[in-house]
Amino acid sequence: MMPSTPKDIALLVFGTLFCLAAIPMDNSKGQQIRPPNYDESVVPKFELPSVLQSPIPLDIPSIGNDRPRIKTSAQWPAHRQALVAMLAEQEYGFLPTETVKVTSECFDDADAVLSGKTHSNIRRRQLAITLERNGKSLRIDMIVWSPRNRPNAPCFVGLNFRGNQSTCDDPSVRLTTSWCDQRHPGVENNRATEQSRANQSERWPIAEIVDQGFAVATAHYCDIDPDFDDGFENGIHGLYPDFRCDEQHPNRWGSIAAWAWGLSRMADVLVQLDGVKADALLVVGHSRLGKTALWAGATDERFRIVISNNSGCGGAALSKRAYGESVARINTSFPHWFNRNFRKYNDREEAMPFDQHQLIATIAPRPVYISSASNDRWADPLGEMLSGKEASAAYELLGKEGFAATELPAFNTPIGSTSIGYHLREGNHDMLLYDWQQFVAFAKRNGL
Ligand code: GTR
Repeated sequence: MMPSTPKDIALLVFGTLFCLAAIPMDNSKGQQIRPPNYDESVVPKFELPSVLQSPIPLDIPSIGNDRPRIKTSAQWPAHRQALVAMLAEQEYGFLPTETVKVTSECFDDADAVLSGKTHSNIRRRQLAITLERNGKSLRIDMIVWSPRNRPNAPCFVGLNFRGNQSTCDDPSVRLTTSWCDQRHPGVENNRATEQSRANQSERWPIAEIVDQGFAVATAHYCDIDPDFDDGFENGIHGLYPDFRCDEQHPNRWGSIAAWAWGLSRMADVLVQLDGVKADALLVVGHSRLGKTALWAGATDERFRIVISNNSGCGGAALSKRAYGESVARINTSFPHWFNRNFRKYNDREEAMPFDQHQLIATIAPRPVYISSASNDRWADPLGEMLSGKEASAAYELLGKEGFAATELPAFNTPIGSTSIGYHLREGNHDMLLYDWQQFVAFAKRNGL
């Protein structure tokens, strides 16, 4: 069947790009990268450091596995900080400690219009958040939908891929003026056009979420840092020319860390916003933005619940399983996502003295939810789930229930505890109503 609608054509183009990711490729040095493995029987044997074991010291990367374990919950806060610092050093990059001035202005406050219908029970606000440092500034457009009948609503906070206008058909939503990926429908000369409205609305079932008593806040991730490799000149990195990740500073922030930091700036505004319950922010994200949600949860404890959807390599998936996307592939396709130190592990996952279960553990004792999709082998659903299981020891030390499963559950059957939840949705790499329904249910089980 020939693709006929713009959506079919877009699916075909992305499907092709996705398949291309599976053929052998070279890294920047012309060395061939290992082809992706999809055979469970050749997943190498690997050992993971316990999440209670003190992480590799930052300055002695060659140290072995013989590191002391913490034994009491009183030791957890310092241990957690050490895990975050280790992951910053090895993978995501440190955030600048010098802050920016954050101001916001609400330029729109009205009833939401969704699927062509005005919802008098849903309040829509659009805020321009301005970040300023040393005479330079950056604008993030945040849109917030909140239930009028719940004045103090818990709030999902997540970034979107294509601009706020892509999340719904509401003509009042400001078109993003930030860089957009040319391959997406409704983009001309890297700018969004009117045709881009609602083209990812299936990822943002706003009315259904708000009907359950939750607010939703989102912003375009490219407002924070355009998603291409420009040597960290643009976006928020442009406000910190003195804190750039480069050859001399291989442990500074890459783009995932920048996006996560941007979520924290959104939180700065949300904790002050009427209608939003300041201590009930749930950070959520899909794919690269699921990796981002996890790092935001690790670096900012104001996020009370952390949700990663189909986050894969560099997100929830264990790298050492060597299944689906590998460290070498992600670092080659997206050299700006992580810091430079992470490249040391290109096709050397067995040499990694850490893994993604330690990232999940940094969220403890706060609840974490991991979701996968059955056709999303690139993201390694089992590896995503197992890092939740491996993080359990931290939750148990803190008196919370962990996660026991070692095999994937049946499709569309959420499992786990109120602390660590998981589901495997039947279908493709995406974040859909079914996923959101499970996030809401998990939040409610946690009293929100
Ligand atoms: C893919 C990448 C994945 C995932 C995905 C996305 O190309 O390999 O790690 O992040 O992009 O964000 O859509």
